[in-house]
Amino acid sequence: MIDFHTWPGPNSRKAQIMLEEAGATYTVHRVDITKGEQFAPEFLKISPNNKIPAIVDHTPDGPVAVFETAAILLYLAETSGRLLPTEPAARASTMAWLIWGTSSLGGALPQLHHFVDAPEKLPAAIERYAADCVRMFKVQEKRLSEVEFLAGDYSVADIPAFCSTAGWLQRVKTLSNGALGDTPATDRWLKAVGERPAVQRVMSPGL
Ligand SMILES: N[C@@H](CCC(=O)N[C@@H](CS)C(=O)NCC(=O)O)C(=O)O
Repeated sequence: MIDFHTWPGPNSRKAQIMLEEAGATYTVHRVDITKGEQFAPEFLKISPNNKIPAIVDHTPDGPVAVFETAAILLYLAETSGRLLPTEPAARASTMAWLIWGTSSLGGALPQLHHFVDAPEKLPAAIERYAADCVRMFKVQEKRLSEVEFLAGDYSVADIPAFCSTAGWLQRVKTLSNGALGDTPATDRWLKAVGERPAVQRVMSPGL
């Protein structure tokens, strides 16, 4: 049994998709980050960086607490034996695209979101993050025009980038004033990942 500490948002969706893909039995615990519950001492024992998502896996050897989306995804992939190849080259590629999705793409998009929606507009910040996000969506488009999924076969690496792309691609296209044009390979991949039952269970409205 796994305790899943969450609040609605893209990072939680990434972790929950992997919980579903892993076939895990889990209980949802809402941490209301709008009320500061992420700073509660009990939650900080699980997630010392005061962020959701986090999980606690109650194993026969005792509880295992994991924070950071990338670490949660890798932990679930390893313990379930799903979506993480064991052959070194394929495993390295999977981890590289997983970390790219959580830290590079997944790090820049919230910054762009923050500066675009901030009451005080800072053009230099918006331009910097918009250019970086356009660049990364082009990197992703090129990769997906060469392979079916980010690491070849569908894997844990697709989950973070899928959540970020599903939420942000159209907005970045609009912000880019044409610099990010059509993305047929990305659109094909979004459809393929989005049709997976585990993904649909998490992405359906109301969750
Ligand atoms: N690097 C973290 C980022 C997680 C994150 O930004 N979580 C946000 C919600 S999407 C949060 O908990 N914010 C609360 C806060 O910053 O106090 C990860 O990948 O898990």
